[in-house]
Amino acid sequence: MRPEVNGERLLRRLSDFAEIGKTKAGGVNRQALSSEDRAARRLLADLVTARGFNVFQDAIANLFVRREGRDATRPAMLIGSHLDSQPTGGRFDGALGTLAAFEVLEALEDADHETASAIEVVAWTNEEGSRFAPGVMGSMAFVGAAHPDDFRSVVSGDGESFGQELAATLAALPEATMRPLGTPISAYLELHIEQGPSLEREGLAAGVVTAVQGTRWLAVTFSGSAGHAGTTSLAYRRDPMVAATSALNRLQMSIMPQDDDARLTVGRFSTHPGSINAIPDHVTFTVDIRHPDALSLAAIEARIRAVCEEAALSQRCSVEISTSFDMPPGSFSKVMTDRIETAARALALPYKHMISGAFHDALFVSRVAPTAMIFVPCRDGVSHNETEYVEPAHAINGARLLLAATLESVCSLLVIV
Ligand code: HGY
Ligand code: MN
Ligand code: MN
Repeated sequence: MRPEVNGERLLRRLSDFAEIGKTKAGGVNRQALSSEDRAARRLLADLVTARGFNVFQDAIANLFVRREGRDATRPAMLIGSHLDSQPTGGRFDGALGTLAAFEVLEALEDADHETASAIEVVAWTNEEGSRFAPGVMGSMAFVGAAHPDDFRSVVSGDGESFGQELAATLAALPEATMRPLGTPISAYLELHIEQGPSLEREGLAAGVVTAVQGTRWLAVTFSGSAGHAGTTSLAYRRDPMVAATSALNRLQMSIMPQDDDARLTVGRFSTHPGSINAIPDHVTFTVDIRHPDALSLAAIEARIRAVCEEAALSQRCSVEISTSFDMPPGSFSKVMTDRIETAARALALPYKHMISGAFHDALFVSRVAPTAMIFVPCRDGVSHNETEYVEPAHAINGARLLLAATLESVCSLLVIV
């Protein structure tokens, strides 16, 4: 019998996981390697074990769920996403792709359908990067673009160390078999919400994601002299706040208005000592920049550096800028996007090709195996917001498309290989 997605079961899973880290506004706060993240991993491990699947972890706590196939010597096909969320995240960002991938395994199991090779579900560690920067640490380590040791000393805003939280997370699933980083895979597919408005606006059911734009994260610190708010006249001030706000104003009035494809976001802003009646001595903010073109991304960073230097000089301050994340733009495999298209046509799901505005683990995974992504619409394109919402039909169609494209890939990749 042909494997079919059980939509009710998927929706139930999504609402069960949405209870973990649930916020008052109906979103989730399940930040990487937090107790909430560990609770979600525990629930997934219990559910998959109950279905007879095996659970693995690697040194950066990427979580793998394996359903055996006919030929155990062949690399498994990998599908999945992430379970960690933004601090005020939505119920579907990452969770949809991870739970739909689990639903694929369950649909195969229900139909007693043997696949030519094993299929594995992955929940990548720390996709978001909001608690511990940078993001996509799990997939970076999986493809050898970084090592867990590179991140152990990273400290979160709540004062926790990545190394300690990683150890606690690994220890929380003692039944998971440890496996080396970078276990070979035959291909990777990730289902994710679009996190943008175009699919909904165009009335489409799916996006065949062909590429992901580039991302860079900068930390900018202006330094001046602390001083008394009441007694220090303008001539005696070296105020980093004036430098920072004038730099930001110039950048926000130029970067995005001059280039439709450019994105510039200041998500964090802090001052030291942060006293109402003291001129600050340090002002620090983060900048998240994005662009589909690598040269344009580099040009935006260069402009940020130049404008900040000028602003610092104008206030007799200094400025330091560090880069904590650099994910170049990249494209996915046409073999895999063709498989998704074939599956979408077979399911009569209207789709279009698109580039992802958000970064994803799939971009790093595409360095080691044929990879592509499937997007489904989310309401008003809203994400990284507690009101994030996906129509049940879109979630179910996304899982159906993931199942069909996975079966397309497992069979055909075996033919090619
Ligand atoms: O920020 C991103 O692009 C991803 O959603 N974490
Ligand atoms: Mn995501
Ligand atoms: Mn996200």
